[in-house]
Amino acid sequence: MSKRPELPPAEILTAYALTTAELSAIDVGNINRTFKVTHDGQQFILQWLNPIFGPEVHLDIEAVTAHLAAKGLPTPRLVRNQTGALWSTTGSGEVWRLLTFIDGDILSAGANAHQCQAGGELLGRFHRALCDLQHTFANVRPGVHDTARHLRHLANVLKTHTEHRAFGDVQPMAQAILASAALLPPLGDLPARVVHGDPKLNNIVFTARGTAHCFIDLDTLSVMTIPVELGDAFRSWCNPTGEDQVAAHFELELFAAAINGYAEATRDFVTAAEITQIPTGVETIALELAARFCADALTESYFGWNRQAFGSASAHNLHRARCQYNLSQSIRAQRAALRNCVERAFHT
Ligand code: GN1
Ligand code: MG
Repeated sequence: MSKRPELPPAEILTAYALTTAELSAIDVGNINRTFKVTHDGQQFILQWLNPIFGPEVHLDIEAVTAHLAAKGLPTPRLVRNQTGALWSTTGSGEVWRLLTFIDGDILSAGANAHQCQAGGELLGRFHRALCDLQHTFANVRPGVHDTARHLRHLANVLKTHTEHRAFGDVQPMAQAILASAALLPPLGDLPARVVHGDPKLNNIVFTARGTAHCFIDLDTLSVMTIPVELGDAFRSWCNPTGEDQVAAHFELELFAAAINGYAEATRDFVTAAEITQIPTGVETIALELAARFCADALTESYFGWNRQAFGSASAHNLHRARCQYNLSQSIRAQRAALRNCVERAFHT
């Protein structure tokens, strides 16, 4: 885990002519560090970029958001610094960027069926709008949803971190995840599409009326398959308790709403092979995230964590692993029902 800065340094505020701005920290997101900035009656988002992303990610964000905006989709846009650059680097190498602020509600959990349907439509419109984008991504994170790679990593840290103080607690969880993952059906070869890459619930801005307005948190924009992208969305939106409750379960009614919304916007371009694999995508990504959290319970090197609620990064990540694992088991128990929802939504 790179040290997440407490405050933006003075040189960053100078770079954006924000030295007299009002700042408040926004405690959402496990990776970057986010501030709301108010200056001359205007609001912005100022963010420290976690070094897991190269600064060239801003070239991707600029290309994708320009394309979305040209098609009339609302989206945050990068605000250039005083020298006209898309991002700013401090003397010590920290990367920061400024974005336009999108007003609305961010939900951490508990989306209702209406919001899930609206989220599905938004994700569908987002994918549709990017179908014709011609862009070579500058920031590539190979294997980011290579589930087999995440599982190998977990198996590996179980061997290398036997001395970790929490090893005795983490090992049984890891073994349950690995055993369950061995029963995952393969996703097969599917078309690569331009996607958001992290469409979890708190990366959507909703309006007061429950309309899904736009996606935020665009560092993960990339080329991926639809079932992986939807798996990441639905494992989040359809778990009413959120990522920090062991009572995690997958709510079919929310899934039906979300997939109906998605189908509405995409029925004419997603292929039968992609549609068929959506339920497996959901189960796979829930279990993959369980594996990622579980490995981090031993390496304590990646996810930010809640210092108020937990004594260590290890404790929080073990807890998160258990929650996602429980969610994955709930998805598995409802495989056939998920398939029915998908078939009904796409009229297959
Ligand atoms: C991270 O940054 P944030 O909180 O939106 C993570 C996602 C996980 C998610 C789990 C780049 O997303 O992959 O699904 O936490 N982002 C990255 O909450 O690893
Ligand atoms: Mg986020």
